[in-house]
Amino acid sequence: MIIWNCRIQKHLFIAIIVACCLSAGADLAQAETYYHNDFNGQDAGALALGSDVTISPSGGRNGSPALCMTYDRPGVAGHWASFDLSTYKTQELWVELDVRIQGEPAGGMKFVKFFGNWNTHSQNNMTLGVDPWQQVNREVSYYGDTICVARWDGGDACPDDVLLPTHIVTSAPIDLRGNSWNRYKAFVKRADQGQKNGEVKIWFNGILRAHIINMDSNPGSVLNPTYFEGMTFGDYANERTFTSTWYFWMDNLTVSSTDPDGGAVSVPAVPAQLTVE
Ligand SMILES: [Ca+2]
Repeated sequence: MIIWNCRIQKHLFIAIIVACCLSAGADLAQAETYYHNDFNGQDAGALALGSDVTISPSGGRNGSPALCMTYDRPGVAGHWASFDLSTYKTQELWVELDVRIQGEPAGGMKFVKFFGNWNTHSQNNMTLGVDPWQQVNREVSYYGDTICVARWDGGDACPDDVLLPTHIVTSAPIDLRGNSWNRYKAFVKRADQGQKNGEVKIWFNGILRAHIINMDSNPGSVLNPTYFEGMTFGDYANERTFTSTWYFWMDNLTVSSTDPDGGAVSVPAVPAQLTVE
């Protein structure tokens, strides 16, 4: 018969503490920040910059230094920043950044794009683009390169033989225009090969605007990478809809294996244009 006493309580307490520490240690070991930069040191670090990208000494959040891309011509041109992900061997990422669009955007852009392979455009990329016709951020394109799209408003466009995803949270398109700073956060999990378990979550200024699950985003029929080799920001603007010069600003960029806010971002009261199923 066990006599419950202070000694047992003490041992139990120690055991719980040890278990908690081990658990926390495991979480810490798994959490990794791949890139973090406020650009205030005017150094892009591991981010490679195209010829149309500068680190401006002002113009960022609170007047601080920030990254500025000049869109004075369509195509890939030099308005891109790229980050090599190949060493991390992952296809599940968080990205968070401040964004500002100065001027009237034309031609759209790829905004945040994850590449299955640096050298081709067909190996199950995931793109959170700004639409070249409507100039708003409204969808994730996936399956090969952009064969399928899943929109924040719940709409889908996919070939008939591709299972459509499930939309948990839907909302209106996200409008980055207006020359004001906004906070954009995304969680992208490409599906395991041949599975339909991909997931995307998008927050805009702290509000969860889209949550999509059951995505067929890594079809086995496509020559298949097991991880994203890299990601780009900005990048391609459509030649048919480009008209005049505009600027894409980025500040306080984080790319990580876990939520950079530590899961602290709450979901405020549901706005009128947003529905939760
Ligand atoms: Ca800054």
